[in-house]
Amino acid sequence: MSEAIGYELIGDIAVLSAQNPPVNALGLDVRQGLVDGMARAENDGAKAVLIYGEGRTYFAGADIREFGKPPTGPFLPDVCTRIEASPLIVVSALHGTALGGGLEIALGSHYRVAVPSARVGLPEVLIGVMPGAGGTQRLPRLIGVDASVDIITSGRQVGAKEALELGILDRVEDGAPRDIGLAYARELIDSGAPRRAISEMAAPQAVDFDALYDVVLKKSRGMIAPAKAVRGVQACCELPFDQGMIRERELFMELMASDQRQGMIHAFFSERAVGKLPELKGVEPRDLNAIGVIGGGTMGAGIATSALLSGLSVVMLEMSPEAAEAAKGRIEGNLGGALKRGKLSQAQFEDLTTKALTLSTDYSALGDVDLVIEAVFEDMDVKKTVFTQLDAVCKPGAVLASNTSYLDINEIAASTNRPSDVIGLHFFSPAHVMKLLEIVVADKTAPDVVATGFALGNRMKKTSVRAGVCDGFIGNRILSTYRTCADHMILDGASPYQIDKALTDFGFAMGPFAVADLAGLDIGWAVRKRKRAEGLDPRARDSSYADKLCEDGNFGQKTGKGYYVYEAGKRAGVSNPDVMPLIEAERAEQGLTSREFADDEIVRRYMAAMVNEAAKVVGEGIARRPLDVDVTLLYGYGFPRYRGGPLKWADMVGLPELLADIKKWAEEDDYFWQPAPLLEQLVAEGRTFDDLNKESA
Ligand code: T1G
Repeated sequence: MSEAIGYELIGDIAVLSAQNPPVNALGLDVRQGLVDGMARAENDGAKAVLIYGEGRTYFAGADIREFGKPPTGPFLPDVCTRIEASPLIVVSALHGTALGGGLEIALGSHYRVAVPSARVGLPEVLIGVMPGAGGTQRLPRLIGVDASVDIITSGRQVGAKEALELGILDRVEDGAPRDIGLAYARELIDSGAPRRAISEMAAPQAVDFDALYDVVLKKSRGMIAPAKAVRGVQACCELPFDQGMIRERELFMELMASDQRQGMIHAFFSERAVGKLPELKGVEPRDLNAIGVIGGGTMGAGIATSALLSGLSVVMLEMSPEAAEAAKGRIEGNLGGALKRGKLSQAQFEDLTTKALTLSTDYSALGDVDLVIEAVFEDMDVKKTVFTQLDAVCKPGAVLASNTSYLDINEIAASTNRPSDVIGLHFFSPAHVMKLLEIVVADKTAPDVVATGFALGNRMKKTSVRAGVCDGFIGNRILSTYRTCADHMILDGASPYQIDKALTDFGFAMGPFAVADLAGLDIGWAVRKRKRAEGLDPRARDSSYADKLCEDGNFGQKTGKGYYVYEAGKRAGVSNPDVMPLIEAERAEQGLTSREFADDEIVRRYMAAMVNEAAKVVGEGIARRPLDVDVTLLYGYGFPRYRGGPLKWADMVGLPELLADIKKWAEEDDYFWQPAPLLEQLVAEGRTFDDLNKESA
């Protein structure tokens, strides 16, 4: 028998224990072990079989690392059917997260008991597939179509209490899974309980599956797996069990072959890899119990809120008592959201805003904190003044961090006598909501300071990405390039509204012009003014129509007008009729001839600009690996998860084709379209960005 499944005979109960850490994934050895274990139990004359997981969880699903590799039997659907077909009573005892194939094994069992903290689910759609081992055939028989479709198409995890109410579980008991499982099996044997095969239960009443398919497809915003899974549940209602299993497998294999599956599994493993940096191996972070935040504006208040919610105490420093009270008001507003959603009790709210949060206007109040995050006005002189003060008051070993979104961290660090304690912690607005955190490592930043940045990110449940120092770090630097590409297409004939539509159809949560309205057009205006003041390369194409929009006080959502016009309380706007005349005037002024742009060309240019700049960011080492860029764009810039990120998308589209496009467009503008050396190198060597990810693993 394989090592992955332990076997014991306790009286007349055979016990199969999963021993495949960290999450008892149902890899080949586990599957073989289960099949062998069932046969052995039957040969040993057992009356019942108990299946449970050692370690932190029951089976958390199929082994995703096997996806895309040549499949090897026994296959999971057959393992579930083998368990169900046994003449013995089979009990599964669940703890941790019984997900995907794990729940399918439990549904193949005849009885299910769980500990109160257990969670169950079929989250396959979150990695671009669907249940493929009977989940769409057994779950609806057990709990009906509506509840099954909800669980399968949302991929959500269901708590033990709800799972019991739904009928997924038969029992919820306190105790170790092994013990509650043995007790339940004992009771079932002694009470003469029958085998209970879900596949032998009646199929549930069918519904209008075409209508349901359309509803789910629309709700899935470009993802195809949830709607396909509805067809699986339809087969459960319309076909005999065995044929339903075959239909489920067909649908499952279609999704396995899809780009979306590749994209979403790349995202799954990449978001887990970004925190694993070779240079941090064995590096202990510094203590982290109390932090200081300087500047209580939107960003500072969001950062303080995230820190308070992660159990840290916060000293909020502002220039005046009024400003400090205003900062507290913003924090209370942010926490109020968690209170309303029941994520926080009134008592916890009180504790956080009175005991854990301290307001001050005196730098000396930061004397004992472990880490300080500065979130003041984006001006280098202001930053240096703040860091000089911090250098004077903070205790030795305190980490000094800046939330700047583009300024030079090396220059800020040089304004102190402890540059090795200085780091960039670039949060995204709203900081208590957005998961992305760019950890910007300056030339002299000490490894344990970097480790402390990642520890803070984990504590705040952020997805933290290491970035080097350059203008805009990883995300904003790449944004500035693909945004410039969009501006060029505007000058050449496209409209902001066509561009936004083409990119939301491609899968982005919002198009670049709607995003600009959300962030505030005054930010882009300030950046254009700064870059012009620093001196633009004469070959760079510039446009000023957006400046005119700002000069008239139109900053987007916050002023009710920008590229779009927003009715009060409405997030989506209608196109602003003043914009196109400004653009046409600009074209005339620059003597430009407009032309038609197909949506496909808009997407290819926009994505090529993004990929090309991303390749420069990786090539220069600003991002350690291509997956760091993918995770940054996924978590901070609304990149569609089912495409995996810009560099995963590029690999799937084909780097040679992308490079050819860039070289073609360089004939019309060789200043903007300068192919990234890394992209040219990968194409020349016939390699991909994923090869780089693998080499750096
Ligand atoms: N396969 C392989 N590795 C897995 C894995 C899996 N299913 N789940 C987790 N890991 C690894 C993960 O990469 C990490 O590795 C470590 O375990 C800890 O995970 C036919 C086809 C279970 C809730 O989609 O949602 O069944 O980084 O850091 O935050 O129908 O992992 O340490 O090297 O995430 O405590 C369906 C996916 C599969 C569940 C734990 N199952 N996993 O979260 O730890 S498809 C899933 C999770 C399927 C059948 C189909 C979470 C978790 P490393 P972690 P965590």
